Amino acid sequence: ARRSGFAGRAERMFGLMDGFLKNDPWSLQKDVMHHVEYTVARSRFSFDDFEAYLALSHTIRDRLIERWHDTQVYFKRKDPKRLYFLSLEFLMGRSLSNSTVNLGIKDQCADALNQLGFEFEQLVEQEGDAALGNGGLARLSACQMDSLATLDFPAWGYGLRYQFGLFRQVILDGFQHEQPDYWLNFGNPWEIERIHVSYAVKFYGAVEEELLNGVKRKVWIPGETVEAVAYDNPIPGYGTRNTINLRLWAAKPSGEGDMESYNTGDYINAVVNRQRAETISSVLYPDDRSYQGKELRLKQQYFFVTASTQDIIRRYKDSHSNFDDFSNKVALQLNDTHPSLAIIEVMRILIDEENIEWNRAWSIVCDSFSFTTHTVSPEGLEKIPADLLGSLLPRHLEIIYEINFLFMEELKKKLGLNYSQLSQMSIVEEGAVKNIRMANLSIVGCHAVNGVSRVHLELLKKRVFKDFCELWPQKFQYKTNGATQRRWMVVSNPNLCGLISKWLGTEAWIRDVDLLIGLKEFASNTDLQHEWRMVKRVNKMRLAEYIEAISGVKVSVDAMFDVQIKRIHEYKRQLLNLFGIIHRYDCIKNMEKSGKTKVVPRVCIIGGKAAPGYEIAKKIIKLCHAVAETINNDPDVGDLLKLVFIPDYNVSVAELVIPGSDLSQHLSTAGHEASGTGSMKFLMNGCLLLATSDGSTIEIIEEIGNDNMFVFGAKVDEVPALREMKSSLKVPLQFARVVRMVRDGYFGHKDYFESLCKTVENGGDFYLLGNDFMSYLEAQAAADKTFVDQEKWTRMSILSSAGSSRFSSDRTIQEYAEKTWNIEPCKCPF
Ligand code: B1H
Repeated sequence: ARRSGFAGRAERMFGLMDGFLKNDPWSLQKDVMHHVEYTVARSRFSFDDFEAYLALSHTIRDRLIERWHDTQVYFKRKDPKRLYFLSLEFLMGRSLSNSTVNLGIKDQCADALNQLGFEFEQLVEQEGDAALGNGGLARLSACQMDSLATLDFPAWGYGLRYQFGLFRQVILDGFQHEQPDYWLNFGNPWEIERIHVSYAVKFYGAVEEELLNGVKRKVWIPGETVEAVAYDNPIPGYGTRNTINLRLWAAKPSGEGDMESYNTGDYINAVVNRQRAETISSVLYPDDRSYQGKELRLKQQYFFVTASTQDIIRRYKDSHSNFDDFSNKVALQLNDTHPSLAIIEVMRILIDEENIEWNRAWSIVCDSFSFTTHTVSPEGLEKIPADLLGSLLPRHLEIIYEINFLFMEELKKKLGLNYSQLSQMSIVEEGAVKNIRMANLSIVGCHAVNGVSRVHLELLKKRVFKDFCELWPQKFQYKTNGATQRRWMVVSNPNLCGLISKWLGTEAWIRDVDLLIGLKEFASNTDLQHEWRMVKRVNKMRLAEYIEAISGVKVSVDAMFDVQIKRIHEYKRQLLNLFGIIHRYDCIKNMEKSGKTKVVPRVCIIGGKAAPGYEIAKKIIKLCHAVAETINNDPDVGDLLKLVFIPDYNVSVAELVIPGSDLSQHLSTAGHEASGTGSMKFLMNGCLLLATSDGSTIEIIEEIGNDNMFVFGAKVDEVPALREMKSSLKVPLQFARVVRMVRDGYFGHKDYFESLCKTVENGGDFYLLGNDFMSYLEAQAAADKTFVDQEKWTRMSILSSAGSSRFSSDRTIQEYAEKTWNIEPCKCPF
């Protein structure tokens, strides 16, 4: 009946609104009890925290579904240009707290539960993380979905519903071990299974020519079929009724095709074989940036791409009789090259199935697709062996060759016969093994290519995509990344948010983040400063409790909490941090008693996962544990220095750690971090940054000023020359000394750490740790000095939050919407 409400009149709409689920504590409580009994199927008189969490989640889910329906029906009626965001990774983390915040019913939920004898905060802890991604790229997708919903854009996210998300990191004796992430084992109340929304996905087989009405055409006769089934995850906007959809695909065996069997064994084998279809969406690849030329990965990519494009084209055809309007109604955004087969898939559908002529199809494709790259180095670019692609997707390989042939012809006209340039720009890499360069394909097939920070675009222009930038300068742009203040401030740091709203006199900054700058005028106000420090202290206490619970290490909240949390990578230089800690330890050990009273106590916190095959990264984790073991048990050091490794770093750990840190470290060798988004989350929460000028940090420095953070190290432009000279550069004594301590076995495991030491010795040191070491120590000393001056520190902290608005994903999304996607808000009017 609600649907027909759209036929018209306002009174009817209002009448219908009475039908919406109510959000007062009493109604919420009633619904929770209903779900305890009928969904969770537990007695009203006996259910535990987990069951209460499930019942509350279903209560929220009902409200999400209601809004989701209204939004989708409204979009359908208005038929605006829609954005389709294609990503193989989404790091959503937990949903309960975020949903109640965005729906504006967190307090009501807490009240409702209180009366039932439950603590909201405790139920929140029952939820596991949805970790369908690796790191920055995947969390960026999640933040952008929040902004798309909040800003009322008619957008859909598409991804894969991995049965196993990113591995769980377990530390045994200081070594990382990986365990599968069984995140679905306890059910997932946040998804809606759509058994009727499914598409056939075909692989292998051959291409044949067919005569249709006297015209020759190519037909792909596939060899294997599986089914893609949709799981919808509603994404609520904040302060709006709009709730958009993240549609994730799961692989299921197909019912198609005969299954002739002559005995029981045949039959059993045939069924079991079909069940293998499910492996396609079973596990997330855990390497960020090293591409895997593996068949399963390619299958995942195509599976995801074809299901999504079939769904998108089906939706388009629901309200359009031809493809004339396609690029006016559909924007397809590729999150890195991982979904770039979509370019070929849409092309194939248009020419083979819709019988559209090549040139017209190609311009429809180019006008619809845009692409964002997250990579800085040519080695990081994805390549797929042509043989592999040709066996799995024979027709697609043909289309790629045809696109490349036409592109090469066009290039020859423009550039003449410069073979070296032509071969650089070709989509096909010739060599011992022929490869398809997915980045070149994406650049050729998209109307816009975006970098993720200003310096990233400069590097693309100078190095990675130099030739393409010269060929199509207007195609290349950048949109500096951002993070959503809903999750990273409102959900994870409610006390700070309360304080900010009190001083700004409004909560409007949660939607209009530019208002945060209003804090600037109070930065030196002693009352605000006092309250600001109180909030930080409470957050630090919470973090200290967690640290003690997981590691047994007792830490003092008076110490400076100094944090580096991110994936473990040589270029991110966790090793530089460890060398700095060893240096600090060494200084304390060699100090007179009187000197020790001047030391600023520190709790150093490191967290992050290493890709399973990344040996050096795993050694860094072990070194961290070995150093921690020595320091934390040394009575000469006591509370002056502690080191803790937080295991199994993920979104919800970040939500706990970030609000409780004083200082955060972002140490990438300049020119290696395309953007970096962790720094933005710390900035919003008033944590001071100690960082190199790299990626988006360069823009943070411009925004809040050099004097409000601790910047050190070589600049992007200086790095290449330093690398050239490094074998002749003198390594600082202090650096040589700490490396020698590790090498000589001061922290044990002498042989095991040898190869780690080698990475920075004898002119090796590709990431320039030796070169930046003294500058790093100076920045650390400056941080110590400032920390003693709590007024100054707090002012810098307030100015960090006040200056963070540019790093909201709301701003990023607004820029994409205007400059790349050409989409407009479509706000559900209820
Ligand atoms: C980033 C990746 C990435 N860059 C390949 N590249 C992957 C590459 O599964 N894979 O094959 C997964 C991830 N991720 C990060 O993106 C950058 O390193 C960060 O600097 C950036 O902030 C982030 C978001 O743009």
